[in-house]
Amino acid sequence: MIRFLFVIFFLLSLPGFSQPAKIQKPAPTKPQLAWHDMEFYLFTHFGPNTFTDKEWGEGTEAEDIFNPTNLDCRQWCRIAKAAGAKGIIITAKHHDGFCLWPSKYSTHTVRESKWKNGKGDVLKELSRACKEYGLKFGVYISPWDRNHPKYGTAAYNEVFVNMIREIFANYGPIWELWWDGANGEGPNGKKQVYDWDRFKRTVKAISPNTVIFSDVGPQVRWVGNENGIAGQTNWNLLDTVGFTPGAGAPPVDTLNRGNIHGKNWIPAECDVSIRPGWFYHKEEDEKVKTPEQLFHLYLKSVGRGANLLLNVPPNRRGVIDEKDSVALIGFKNLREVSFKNNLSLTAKKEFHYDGMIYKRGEFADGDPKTFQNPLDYTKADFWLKFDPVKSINCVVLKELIEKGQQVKEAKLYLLTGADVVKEITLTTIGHKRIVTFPAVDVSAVRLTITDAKGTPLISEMETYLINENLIEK
Ligand code: FUL
Repeated sequence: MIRFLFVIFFLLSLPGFSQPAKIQKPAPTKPQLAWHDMEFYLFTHFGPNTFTDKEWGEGTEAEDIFNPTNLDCRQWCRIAKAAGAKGIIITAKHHDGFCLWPSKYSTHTVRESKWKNGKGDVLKELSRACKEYGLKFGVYISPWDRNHPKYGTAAYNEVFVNMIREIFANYGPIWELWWDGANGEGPNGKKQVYDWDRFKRTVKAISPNTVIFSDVGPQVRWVGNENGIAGQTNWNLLDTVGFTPGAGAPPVDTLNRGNIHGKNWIPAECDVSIRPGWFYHKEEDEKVKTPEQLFHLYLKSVGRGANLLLNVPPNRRGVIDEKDSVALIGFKNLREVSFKNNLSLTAKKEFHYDGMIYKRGEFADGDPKTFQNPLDYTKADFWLKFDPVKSINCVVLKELIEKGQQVKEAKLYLLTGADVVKEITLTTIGHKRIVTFPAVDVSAVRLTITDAKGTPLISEMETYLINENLIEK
């Protein structure tokens, strides 16, 4: 019995076995945690601008302008699915105020157009198609409305709330709701005092699991640019007191990197278009980003712990153009080929702690749910050993963020024999951190956490050899 108790005591005293981690909050909510796992999804800008070749409509366009000849939301979903995207967010209403659903609260909608004799409803078609294809459905509803007669008066806030209610009631569940902060931009634009608190309360009451995007969340923040690039240092934390979406937002570099001591969990989403514009313009057909360019964006967004919201605008027929779909599939193939062979799985894993070597491999077992708790990180090292040597140019690190984000700085040492041939310093890890470098023949890779807020829980340390042309320059 005594011997049995001794064994139990010994096991419990092993690092990472039972000691509670001292983790600093805030932590993500369940819907936010699920959001992180979405990683990559599509944005769809579609509406009168598709037919007028504008980016910002005036709100005075005749409804008949909107007339896709062959709208096929199932085609969008088929392509999204084949590209490995997990959902679609559509411009239900852009700044021109035109509603892609027959809203009771506007007279500038699909109902007033000739399209399907006024019986068409893009939100209905897309929400159904998303369900059919197992994609999450999200909605961008622009608060700025250049058409609505009540815009610029307090009564407009009521209109906006009613539209939100209508969308949730008829097309839900809505996974992500997207608000930008535009407000009467340009000369002579009417300004609106948005009742953001009311808008947020409305959504929370009817759909508490929906994540709301705006410059400042409350669940997801803008990354501070429209190029799809998150900060190399990227905290999922943000202070929002005194800030609003739009002109009242924090500086863009704060949005890009987050606040290290931020009070709220508000991770960054990188919105970027596959073409120069957000809406489809024929003259941009030759300017669709290549699979390689999309892969680089992936490294700079998902690879820096953010999510990638890639805009793929349907054309005037109402389908995704072949050039875009070819690029998307190429992008998917590059991700698949690059991250197919995780060399860590066959490496020898060692956890070094306070002079001892433990044969523990939770930090590199291919399962992001299992992790290593290094207790006092200043005494800990994570080792992968390769025999024979392996050529690698990419390391993917993951931190268990369920309870919070901890790593401030880490070092990767690439060794050949006893020699450190390369030392890489990185800052935050978060949901995922992809590091690339010119290929090195390694016999070992060592990860050391050099600074952290609380106990960093490392859940994956993957190693790959990807195509040399794809590494981040
Ligand atoms: C911005 C808008 O002004 C652009 O037209 C586009 O919709 C972009 C995604 O958000 O705020």
